[in-house]
Amino acid sequence: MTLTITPTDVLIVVDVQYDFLPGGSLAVVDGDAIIPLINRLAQKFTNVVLTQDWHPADHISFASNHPGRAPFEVIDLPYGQQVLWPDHCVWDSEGAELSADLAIPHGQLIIRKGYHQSVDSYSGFQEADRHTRTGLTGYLRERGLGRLFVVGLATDYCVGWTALDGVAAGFDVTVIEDATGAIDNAGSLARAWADMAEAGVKRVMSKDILG
Ligand code: VGL
Ligand code: ZN
Repeated sequence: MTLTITPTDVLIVVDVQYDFLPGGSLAVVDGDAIIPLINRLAQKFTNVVLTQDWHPADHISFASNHPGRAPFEVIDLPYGQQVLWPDHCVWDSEGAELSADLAIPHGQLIIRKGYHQSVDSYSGFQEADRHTRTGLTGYLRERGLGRLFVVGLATDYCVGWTALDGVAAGFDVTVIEDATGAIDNAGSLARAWADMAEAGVKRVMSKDILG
């Protein structure tokens, strides 16, 4: 059964940036393998929105900014638990650039996120304080856009949180599983799929759309 994509559906392409691709500082294994698939999927959509992880060098999510801490340790911050990451997607660095292999000239909006020094932002909708909005809900609503299809990196962080917040904002949300790639530290991938299933995020494969 092939899903029919309509003119109000939106493809959200999450964080396909060099630091999350092989050779990058927070690389997803085989992360580049999903790019041709994302390009093919994008051809089916009138509306494509991209997100871009975009941190200042002194960002609170970087282990390097917490003396004595190492990447992948978890610390408590005022807004909750925070995984500490290797430095990544520092604004204006090469690692922060969207992959030049993306072929989505019709992409309509790039949402940058994580640019406040003291708050991380996995989700394209709101920051990790669960309060500060990016504006994406307003953009989609104002344009009358509807079902959301989410692809990109990483399944267990920015894809998952974007999908969950999309549902929380009242949208019908589907993750296209084989067009995502995971970091998968400490069981994060299984947890993300469980959270998404519980929230009502749908899960399909690209063949369900491409035929
Ligand atoms: C991401 C960890 C830190 C992601 C971003 O794009 O999934 N993960 N920053
Ligand atoms: Zn980040």
